[in-house]
Amino acid sequence: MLAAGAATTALPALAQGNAAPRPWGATPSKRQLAWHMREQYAFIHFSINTFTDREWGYGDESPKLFNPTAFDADQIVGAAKAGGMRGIILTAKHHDGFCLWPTMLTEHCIRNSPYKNGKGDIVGEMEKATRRAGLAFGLYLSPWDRNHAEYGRPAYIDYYRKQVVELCTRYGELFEFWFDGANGGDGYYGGARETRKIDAPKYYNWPSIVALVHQHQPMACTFDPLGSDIRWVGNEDGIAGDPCWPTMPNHPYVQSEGNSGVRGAPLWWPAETNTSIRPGWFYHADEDAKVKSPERLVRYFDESVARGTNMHLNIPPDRRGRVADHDVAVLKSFGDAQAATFARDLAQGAVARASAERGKAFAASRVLDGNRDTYWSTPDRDTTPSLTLDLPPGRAFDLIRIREFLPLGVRVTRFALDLEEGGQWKTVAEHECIGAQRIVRLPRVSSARRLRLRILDAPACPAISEIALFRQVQPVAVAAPKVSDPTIIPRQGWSIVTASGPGAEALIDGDAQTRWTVPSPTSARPASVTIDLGREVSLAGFSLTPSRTIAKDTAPPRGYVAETSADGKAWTPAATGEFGNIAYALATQRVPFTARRARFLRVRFDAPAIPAGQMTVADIGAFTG
Ligand code: FUL
Ligand code: CA
Repeated sequence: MLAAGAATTALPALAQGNAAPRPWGATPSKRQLAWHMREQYAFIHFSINTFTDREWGYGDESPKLFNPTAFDADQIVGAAKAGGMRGIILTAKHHDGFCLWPTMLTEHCIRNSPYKNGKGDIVGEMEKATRRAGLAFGLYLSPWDRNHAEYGRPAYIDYYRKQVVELCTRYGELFEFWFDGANGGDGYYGGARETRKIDAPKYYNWPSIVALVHQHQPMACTFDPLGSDIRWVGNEDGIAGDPCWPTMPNHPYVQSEGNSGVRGAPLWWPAETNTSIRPGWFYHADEDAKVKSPERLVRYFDESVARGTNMHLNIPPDRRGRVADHDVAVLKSFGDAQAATFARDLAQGAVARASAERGKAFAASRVLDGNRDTYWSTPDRDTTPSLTLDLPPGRAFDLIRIREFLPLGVRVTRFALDLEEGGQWKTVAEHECIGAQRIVRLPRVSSARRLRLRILDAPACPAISEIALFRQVQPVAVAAPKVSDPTIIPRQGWSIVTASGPGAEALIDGDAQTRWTVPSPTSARPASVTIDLGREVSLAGFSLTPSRTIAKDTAPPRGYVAETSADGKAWTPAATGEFGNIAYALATQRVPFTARRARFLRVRFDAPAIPAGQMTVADIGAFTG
């Protein structure tokens, strides 16, 4: 079931006596090849968490909470389409176990929600809207299920497989099926309320679940354990490595390898680069002002699609069941700019010449014919040739897109691009890996008349299917929305009473760039901070913002013990638990507790979220009910 060794698509037939080059290394399967063409698609996180303001639900949430007031699948899909997304992947079930489709496999589903009096089917409505818009449809089904009583035992695997089958047989063709790496931890588990750790590869037997998906959905690419079609890029910030090889070793996923891939490794296991348009994966009103800008999305494009990976941009609908107006405006600005940028290939009309050609069928001009199935190649021994484009006058460009013919594998190890300006050749870029595509952004617009691609290092002759030139159309700026969340307690008059390490003032300065960093706590040596809110208030929860920049050997806290006090002497317990998805998502975590009168808040941390020498927190806030 591993991706390597899967069939390659048919190679172009013999032409003019010159056979096509033999494939080199791992090659994509048919479904992976189709997936590479998809390039950018949306992620839709929408579920119980939307209504509880959480990132990870515990699993004990009542289905009654799921009650969108104005759900509009066409509006959601329209927002994604305006952003240039070519597909939609919906969270059919997140870690809390609530199912958005009317399944008979559990009571913890939409049948027991007020939405359409239990007669609704969000998966079905989204599927129909997606197809109406001409986009591809895919689904996310969390393996970790904090609701299910049998989670961690064999009976749950049986349940999970049945869910896979329902989703793979009821909603037409799926282009992707998303499992999730987050697995095991504390949860409701049918009332047990305990921590359950699992050995994921053993417990799930991924190759068999991947096979089950493929049995019903042969063209659906699965994400992301070893044995699946697509890998995680190793972060949730939307940044692929440079280079980002589509190949990986045949062993369980290692995060450090995932970001850049491994040159020449045996598995075709390409990266998907995901991130959210907001800090969190789910909608939170207090993040309305933290939506990425269109310019930031262009950077995301440069760090994902331009490095040959696929972009997977999360757009979370709000409690109405619609994408917020501001997010729609951002998507439209980004989508319009990208569409205008790539509308016209400025290399059209150029003349291509190469230092070597494999024969007419593989002539240099094949990079200009607009056909991804034809390519320029050279005799087997010519592994470091060059190709020059003579451009018509008056072309001004700042983006250069190169594509390899993927059915023959990733052949180019390193290449350079030169421009001839004023009779002088200048090297403007040098990179490793072309792959599905490599889009190079020039520091300024060029009107060079000649462009040269030099293959500097390759184990086999190249197969370059396209060279295209574009000029970036800048997105129109979208003004940030003003939001005021009336439940947030203003910080005037706040001070740090005591803290287990220096610098805790950074927690209450309202600046997510400043951080409190202390040695990683243990239960024997916890970290803690006591905040004086300056006056007695009705306190109903606290918020914690993890660091938004990734520092080496540093992690956010795993969980919390919060207490409150009116006088700073007698303490009342408020909340104890684990933060949801804190290691990778950058969202502010909100921890609600029973409202009480209090002036002091004390929060204790017993462990980092992932092993690290230091623990860091950017901000702590407080809110009323
Ligand atoms: C993670 C999950 O834990 C997040 O909640 C989110 O669904 C993200 C896309 O994947 O692993
Ligand atoms: Ca071509």
